[in-house]
Amino acid sequence: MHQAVISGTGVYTPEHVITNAELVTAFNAYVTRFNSENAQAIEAGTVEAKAPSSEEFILKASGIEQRYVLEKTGILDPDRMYPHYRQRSDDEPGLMAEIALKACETALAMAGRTGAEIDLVICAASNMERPYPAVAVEIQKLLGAGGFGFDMNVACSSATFGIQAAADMIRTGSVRRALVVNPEITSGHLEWRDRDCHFIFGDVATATLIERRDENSQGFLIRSTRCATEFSNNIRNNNGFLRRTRPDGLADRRDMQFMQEGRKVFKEVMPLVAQHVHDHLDEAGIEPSALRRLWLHQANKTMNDFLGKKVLGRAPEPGEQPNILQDYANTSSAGSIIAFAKHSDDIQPGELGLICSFGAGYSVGSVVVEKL
Ligand code: CO8
Repeated sequence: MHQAVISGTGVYTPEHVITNAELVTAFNAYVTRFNSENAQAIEAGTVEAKAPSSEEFILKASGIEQRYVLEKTGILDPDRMYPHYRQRSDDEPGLMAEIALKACETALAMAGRTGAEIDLVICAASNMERPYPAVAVEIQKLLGAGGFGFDMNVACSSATFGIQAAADMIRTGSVRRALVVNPEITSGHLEWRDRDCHFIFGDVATATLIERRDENSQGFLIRSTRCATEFSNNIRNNNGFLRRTRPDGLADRRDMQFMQEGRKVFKEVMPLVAQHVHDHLDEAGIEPSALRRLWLHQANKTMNDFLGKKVLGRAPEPGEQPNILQDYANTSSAGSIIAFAKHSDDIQPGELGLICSFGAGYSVGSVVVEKL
């Protein structure tokens, strides 16, 4: 059996920022127009009036201050409320492959590797730009990589599940070097017209390069991984390839975008994750006190404060559990990887840390790493 190491990480951050103030201004303009255009129906009780959003609520409920997006004019246009992307020809790279490539290039440079040395690409994300050919195979071609690639979707846990899949293949010898890449274009499937969730997500791409330890001993050893799923409808999106076959399938339906019961998710996922991490650490023979840092899924600050306390048995010290959600918002599977990529330089050889994701499915993934 080989050992697997994370020898490089990459984060591609889009150039456009939407602050909470900008977001709320656009949303409230949409609400004012909607309520005025539907005044009679609202008066008659057949349409529900929409309530405005507020910056104070967003910051207090989530800890999010801004988000990066690939395109902002469409999102902030009260007549549209979703991004504009140009139509690409089949001979051009797709948008997911394009941003994935940028994150992969950073991860490769960090490890001193080239794309040609990669023999597995896993594109692990919450949504795929098309069903086939796999986005991962397109990224493999753009990288000039060999071997094979495939797409996987475990929503917010896609990155950690991808890391486990790649690490297992490296351990058993079926691949030598893998890129697990998470291009998350959440702006495409967020319902920007719903005040309960319009502030939650942002766009980004992250990449994690995993190699055999005997070929590259820099970075972090993957000590152990653990993945779990448990079915829930509390985070759901009903869009899919059977859409046009359904009676009102092509209508502008709310359930064709991201939907969640945020409170239920909060209550149900927290104990699930806390138990999962404790079981993982027990199984790996690691005391929580041995963890130097937690790189958690970035959905909500209160959730992370709660989890940090549950895992460590005390409130985390500053820097023990870094958040990036204030800048990036929830970037689905990429969140814990951004935190890891941006806050791991100071970890000393022999020190341990935990990457942990959780979200739709429900799904929970955890990766214990040791600095080499
Ligand atoms: N402005 C002002 N008031 C608001 C707003 C707003 N924008 N939104 C809601 N309110 C009001 C509500 O109407 C409610 O009013 P009332 O008390 O009168 O009914 C009040 O504020 C409180 O609302 P909530 O109970 O909903 O507020 P919470 O404190 O629960 O906060 C959160 C809402 C932030 C959504 C919180 O519940 C949360 O973070 N939950 C966990 C969510 C989570 O982690 N989900 C994981 C999703 S990510 C994932 O799995 C990936 C999916 C795939 C990616 C999809 C990409 C698009």
